Amino acid sequence: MTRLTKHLLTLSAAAGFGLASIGTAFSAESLEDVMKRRGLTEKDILAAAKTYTPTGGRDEFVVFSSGGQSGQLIVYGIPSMRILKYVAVFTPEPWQGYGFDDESKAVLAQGKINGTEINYGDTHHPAISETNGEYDGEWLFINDKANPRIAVVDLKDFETKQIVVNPIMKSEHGGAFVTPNTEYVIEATQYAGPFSNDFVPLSKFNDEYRGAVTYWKFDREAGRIDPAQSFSVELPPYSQDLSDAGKLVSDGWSFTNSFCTERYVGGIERGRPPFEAGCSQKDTDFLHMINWKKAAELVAAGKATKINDHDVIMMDTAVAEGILFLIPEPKSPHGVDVSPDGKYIIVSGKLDTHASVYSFEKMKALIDAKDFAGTDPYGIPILDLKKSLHTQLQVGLGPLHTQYDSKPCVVYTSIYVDSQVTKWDYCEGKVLDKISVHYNIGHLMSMEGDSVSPKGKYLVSLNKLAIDRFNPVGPLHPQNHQLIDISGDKMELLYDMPLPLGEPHYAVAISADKLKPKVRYKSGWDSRTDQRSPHRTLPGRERTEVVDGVTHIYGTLIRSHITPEIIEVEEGSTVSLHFTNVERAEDETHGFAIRGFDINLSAEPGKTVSATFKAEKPGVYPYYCTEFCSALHLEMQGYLLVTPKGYTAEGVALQEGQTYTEEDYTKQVETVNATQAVIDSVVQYITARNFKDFPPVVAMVEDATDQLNFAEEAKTKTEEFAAAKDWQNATLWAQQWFQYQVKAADIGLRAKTYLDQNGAKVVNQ
Ligand code: RUQ
Ligand code: CUA
Repeated sequence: MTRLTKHLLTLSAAAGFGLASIGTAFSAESLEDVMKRRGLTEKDILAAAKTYTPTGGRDEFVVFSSGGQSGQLIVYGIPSMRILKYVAVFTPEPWQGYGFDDESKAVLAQGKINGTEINYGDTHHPAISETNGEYDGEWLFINDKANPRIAVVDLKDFETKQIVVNPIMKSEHGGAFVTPNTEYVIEATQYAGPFSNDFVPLSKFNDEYRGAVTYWKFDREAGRIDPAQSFSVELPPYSQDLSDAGKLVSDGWSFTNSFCTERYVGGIERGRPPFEAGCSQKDTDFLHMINWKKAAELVAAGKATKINDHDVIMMDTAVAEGILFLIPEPKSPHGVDVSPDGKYIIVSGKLDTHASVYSFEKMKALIDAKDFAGTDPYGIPILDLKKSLHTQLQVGLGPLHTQYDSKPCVVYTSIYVDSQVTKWDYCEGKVLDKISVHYNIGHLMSMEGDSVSPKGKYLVSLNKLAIDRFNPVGPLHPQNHQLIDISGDKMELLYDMPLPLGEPHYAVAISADKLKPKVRYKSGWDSRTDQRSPHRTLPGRERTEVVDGVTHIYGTLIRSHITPEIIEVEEGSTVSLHFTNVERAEDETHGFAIRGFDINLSAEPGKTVSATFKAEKPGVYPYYCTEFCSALHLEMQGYLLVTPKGYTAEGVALQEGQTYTEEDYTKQVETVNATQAVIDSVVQYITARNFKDFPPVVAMVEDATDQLNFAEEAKTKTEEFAAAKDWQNATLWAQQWFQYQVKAADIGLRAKTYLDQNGAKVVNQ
């Protein structure tokens, strides 16, 4: 018996066939013993019970957190806080093949700045697409603060599909925020700069440096941002900061705050007081209020100016047309958050202890009555602070961001300096509760908190420092996301999650049932363009074609072989590999790694991936599948042979390591027959049950049937060679036949386990 057959028989025994399984020795410790041994309180146990998710369990919410400078997106579940995925966005990530296959390289290349490849991004604020102000779970947008860019991630496969570079900004921060029907994705400047790409001296700061808000048009049909339909509104060189879109009553407007409206330019090395000092002299900065619906009409009416081939509504037009206003806001504000009903806008100043609640109704009335307190140096009308306010409340030292609860009037504000979250009532203007967090909270996030109907329940505190919370891992600490239960009157801290990717700023959480990601791609799919790949290959159609001097290898990947297994090219050839994963099974991803070419591919079921490179140096380059996909995964291998110029093969026949006899052949056939018996019993078990009621099992049965069909083909070849008494090839093909059986049996046993665990019923015996 081969090791594999033994393993298979053990598996079938464990699954309930043949041998009875041996009972597990349970630990004798009681809950009390464990609590004592680990020093846990009853409160700890309650927190554990609220977050612990048993095997196979699902989370109620899925979080998309910015991965900060890692340029990635972090996906985790609530309440378990288990990390589910890192999505590569602005940064190459080899496991996903991102930045290593031709298809994703093309996405990253969209993000070049002045022709320079940018291989990181400072991601800050993710936003989920909305329909009528509700998260719809279809798309996600995230910004790169450092190289003003926005990326589009498809939540059908959690892949980055597009990167757009802001045509006029030199820095940004206030993105990505979406309008209530995802008409636009908002991006606002941070540090002012000239719109042109030319050098402009700082002495011209007031006149030629500018801020802006860009409204990127999202084309839902295409699933892409349409730069040609996007536009910007020119703003003064104030450091614009975060933004938010109005909703319901305030739909059509967007709000962007700012700091350093002093327009101070530092230069310590030139003997000037630093930015820090000059940017915090005034008591107030400005909240910008822009009517984006009207702005879009102005662009359509041809009132925009083309700058770098992009439509910009200049400030004088914006003022003349009444789409741009300023409202003072307390010193160096940071967060601006519109209430679910769109009636209020809460702003907090980093250097002020107050949160300010603005009334949209009051602001709108002032605008309609043309009741302005004055204009700024650029002629933009300013609304009176007092007349615009609903209320102001002392919430703590260094308030930053505010999130809304499902309970009316209840909000949570992050208090950076105090390391606290303050729960307060913004209608009545009173503090309800405070909780300490660890440490120095930046953003905070409630479930679906940016939508028109927040779900409450949980709050996550995204802390800037972790300090002493975890086992030390060197001077660079992990990030600390803390889960807080907000369902009761008092906030309860439930969980500390160390995040080893930094530095996350904002995160968004969506009800898990709104996400409908696919299990596999349509066969031969280019996941980055969302079209069938021109390089897709069907099994049996693998081939080599030389077009315009490029050697194209059209190959396939399936358990457990890469076709072709031997590629031979002459030194200096340009090679373009195209691999299609022809699996239909769930979670049967194959990878492709090869020595020396910086190529590492990931092909999920159905996907076609390509890699183009120059085979410069003659030599032997082994390649293999990097995903442990099957028992003979290590055998999923091949050789790229780069022959020296003018090389001609001599002694063409391969040397076989082993010679097989009729006896070997008979033994192999016996193994095959024993395996078939296991398969038959599993098939009988499954078909006796209502397996068709379980879609994952139906998919597994489909896959197992595929494998058995391949087994049938191998069987035919085996018998042909046996009839010709070619025991060498007959034995090898019988071995291949067995390999397909193993795969089918493996899937069958998985299907059986699934049926057992999900209460399948016997329907026919
Ligand atoms: S920002 S906290 Cu983009 Cu608040 Cu970082
Ligand atoms: Cu495919 Cu390992």
